[in-house]
Amino acid sequence: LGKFKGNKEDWLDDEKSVSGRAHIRTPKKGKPKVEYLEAEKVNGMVVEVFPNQCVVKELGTLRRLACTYRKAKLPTADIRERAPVAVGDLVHFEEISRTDGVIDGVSARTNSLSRPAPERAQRHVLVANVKKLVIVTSVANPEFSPGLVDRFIIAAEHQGIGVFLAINKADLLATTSVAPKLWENYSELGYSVGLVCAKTGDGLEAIRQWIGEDLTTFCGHSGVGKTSLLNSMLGKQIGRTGEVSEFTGKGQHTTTGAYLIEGTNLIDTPGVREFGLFGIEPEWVRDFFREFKTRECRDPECFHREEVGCAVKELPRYSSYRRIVESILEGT
Ligand SMILES: Nc1nc2c(ncn2[C@@H]2O[C@H](COP(=O)(O)OP(=O)(O)OP(=O)(O)O)[C@@H](O)[C@H]2O)c(=O)[nH]1
Ligand SMILES: [Mg+2]
Ligand SMILES: [Zn+2]
Repeated sequence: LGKFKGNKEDWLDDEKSVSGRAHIRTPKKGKPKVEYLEAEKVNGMVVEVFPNQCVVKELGTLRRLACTYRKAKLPTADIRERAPVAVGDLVHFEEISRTDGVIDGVSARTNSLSRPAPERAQRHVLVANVKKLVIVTSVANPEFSPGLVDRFIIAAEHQGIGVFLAINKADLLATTSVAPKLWENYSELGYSVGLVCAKTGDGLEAIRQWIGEDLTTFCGHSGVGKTSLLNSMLGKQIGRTGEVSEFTGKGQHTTTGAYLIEGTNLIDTPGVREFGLFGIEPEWVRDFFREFKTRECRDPECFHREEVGCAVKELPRYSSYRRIVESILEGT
């Protein structure tokens, strides 16, 4: 791989940045609109993103190149993003050497998993163009978090991404008393749920089967065992923490972004503390709580908040629903 020229500045720092709530880009005067790349011109996929540069895997080979961007040739997203590309983006790169290139075209995304960006960028695209998402949680340590699970389910279903709920650290059930087992509700609702154990390998075959050949990302809280599961599934250490980065040579490379594991269709992501929903209107949220449809509220248009005669309030996921709706309404 080529010499990596990443630095600590954000790609967007050379532009006047806007802080605050959703900023929709207004096209600059006189700037011609750049089209998305046509499918037949794609020659690579972004597999990791750093400030100012990314790593692209050539399609049909295993070659990886460190690439910069020819920004004038890249379509301007309508919403400000952290970087010009995300892991999973299909691109055209112009080769500079065997190990270096410049991206001069990006395909329109079929989907993305995005959240509001904490910094000056407005949207953080975790990954693009994935078929499937494995939401990783754990039996305990850290404890199962319905809020995060429901948000990931909503974001994925809204984008047409299939979801598997992996409940890791099953071995802890023998030593820790966990009640109620909140994940059981999800299998009752018809979601694909697997109790798994990275330590023993239990349940991993079910995930493997479910994934097949599709581009799949693993997401969840920090410490639930995403990397451990992937290591165990692949039978090798792909873990990155503490490794010296071959790209930056800068000592510790704690994963700050998603990356495609070499030779696989699997994307590991760093743990998120929280996952806010991006581009989801409060009125849409109820549609993702499939069990609500089995109940009849007095008002058929019920928003399931303070209405009299609301019939979903007894359901197990109701409090999660309320928290999600209220947080969207409050803009947090
Ligand atoms: N008991 C038990 N511990 C596990 C299991 N899987 C992972 N762990 C432990 O959980 C901790 C976190 O594992 P990681 O794989 O680094 O978790 P992660 O989700 O990748 O964390 P981030 O990269 O920070 O998001 C480690 O100490 C693992 O040894 C398991 O099946 N059982
Ligand atoms: Mg990890
Ligand atoms: Zn209701």
